[in-house]
Amino acid sequence: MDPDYLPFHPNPAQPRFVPPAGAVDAHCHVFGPGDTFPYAPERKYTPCDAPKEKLFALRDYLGFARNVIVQATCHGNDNRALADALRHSNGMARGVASVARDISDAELRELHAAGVRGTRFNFVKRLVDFTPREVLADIAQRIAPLGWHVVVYFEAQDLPELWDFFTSLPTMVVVDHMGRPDVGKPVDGPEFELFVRLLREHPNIWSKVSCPERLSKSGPPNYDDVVPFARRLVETFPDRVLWGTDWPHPNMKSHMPDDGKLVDYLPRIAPTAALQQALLVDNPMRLYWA
Ligand code: 0GY
Repeated sequence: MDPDYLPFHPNPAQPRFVPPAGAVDAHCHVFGPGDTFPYAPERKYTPCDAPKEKLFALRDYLGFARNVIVQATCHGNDNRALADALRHSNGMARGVASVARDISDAELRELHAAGVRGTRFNFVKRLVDFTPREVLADIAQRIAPLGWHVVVYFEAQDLPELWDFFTSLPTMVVVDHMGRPDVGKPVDGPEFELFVRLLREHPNIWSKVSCPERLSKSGPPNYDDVVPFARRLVETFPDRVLWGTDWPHPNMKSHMPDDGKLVDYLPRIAPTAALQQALLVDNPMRLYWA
């Protein structure tokens, strides 16, 4: 089955920015390989195979120590590729799974033993079919006793409708990619202010400041228009932000980012050593390795 989008960058640049010791790439994926870990029949796209060996090699090349591997929709609720990668990471990877309401306690315990520490709810309409809120609320109740958190992925225009659900969740909540703001709008305009208010009023909600390549309209290699949004979150909520490469960048059709250049973007959104240490080491270690 051919992939629906571009292959990941074959030879990223060596980053100039050196991440602090112990840095965590807190949003990345493993895909397949499809003949070992088949893609979900209900998937909305077919990815390029992106096996664990390539992810771990990229981690080392970019100067990172650990990964948080996030289950993507192309694998549905089948977390076997994710669990396999975690088990082969020598404890250097944790995971965020996607689970169904009827998952057994034994299966949850097995995922926890492999290194899973969260579950992901995806609200991006091009990626998933609709799941009723009460099903998601039940899943959140099931995973809360394990100390897991919920990762949510949505687009900014849907935040008003999702607000009550997010703020009722009983766990920590981590928002993917800053809630996908429209970066053509002002960083202090009503849309992004609503997102900032979500974090300000709810200390259990964190944000990933990742994916300039998905959000930018000005484009590579600098993604200048995304910088003010990410930097605002890093400076306002320094102890509740995470960053990840998003390798292998599913569904990127306009261009495929150079992962080395993405690492060089980091000091622009986290300009001091203290902010870099929090973003790349202390925050992910607290959430995933405590
Ligand atoms: C990402 C973003 C995307 C895909 C998924 O689960 C997924 O399939 O999250 C996207 O297409 O924007 O974070 O990987």
